[in-house]
Amino acid sequence: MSPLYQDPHWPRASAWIEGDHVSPALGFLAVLGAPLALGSITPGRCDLAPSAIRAALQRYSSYDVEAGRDLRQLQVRDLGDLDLAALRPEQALQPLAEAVSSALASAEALVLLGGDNSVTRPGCHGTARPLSACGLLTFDAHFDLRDLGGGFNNGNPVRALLADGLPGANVVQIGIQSFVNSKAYADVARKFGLGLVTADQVQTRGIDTVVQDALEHLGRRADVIYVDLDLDVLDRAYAPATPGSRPGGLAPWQLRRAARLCGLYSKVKVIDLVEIDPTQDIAGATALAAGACMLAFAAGLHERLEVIR
Ligand SMILES: [Mn+2]
Repeated sequence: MSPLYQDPHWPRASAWIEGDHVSPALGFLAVLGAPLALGSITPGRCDLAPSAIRAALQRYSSYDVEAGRDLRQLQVRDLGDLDLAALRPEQALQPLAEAVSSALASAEALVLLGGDNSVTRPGCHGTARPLSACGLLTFDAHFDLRDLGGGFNNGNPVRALLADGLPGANVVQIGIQSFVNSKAYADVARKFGLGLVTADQVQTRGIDTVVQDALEHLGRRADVIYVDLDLDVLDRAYAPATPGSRPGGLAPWQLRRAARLCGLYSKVKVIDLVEIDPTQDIAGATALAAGACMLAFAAGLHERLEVIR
């Protein structure tokens, strides 16, 4: 790769996550890589995603034109990547949950870079104790409610959390798509009382409305909210590196908007970005989409902290 053009008047988002910030900072945003991918339903290299997302930030600046804010007023604590690549999801439960919990002890919020979607179960455990104090908002084409009999994997983190004691009413899933889920698991979703918003309903009702409604519903029930952003909720044109994306998914501008609203909402403590296999990406599209969501979440958090101040 040719060296990046350096312009002192164009600070990069990559420098921001490496520590470049304006003092005094409004608050702290933690970043943690969780390259957990062993046991994926579709074997791939989601373990490479944390570095791919960080690299994508070289191609963004830290300036939010939309809100007229510079993200460098937030200080990032990048905690690096946990050594999870050789672990199965059940082996990663304790170390990952502990790392999330300790990251949150000294930051207003955490961006968790997966990994496949199996990071969501440990992530929720690290966010709230007891688990019933947690709200879970997923952006995902899938229910992630597969049976637990074959062990924990990226197809069943939500099912595992329900089994662990997360009340079904504490879960809202946005972006669910037809013909990539089955009746058996739709029945599980209904039995547990999960809130469901299909991708088509997002188009009809608008992303702002469905996200606000979901956050308010979860906020009434839970002390803290964990956001699971599976990039396969995007249309496949925008997320070729996710094995599960299909035509008909959400657009990047909708997901970016959703991430911003999540960052803004006071009870949201964690957002994970999962299911990216960089070896399957095209022109970096998926990693760039994930990077945009991370920055939009940070922009929302920036506004949240400014208002509190
Ligand atoms: Mn998923």
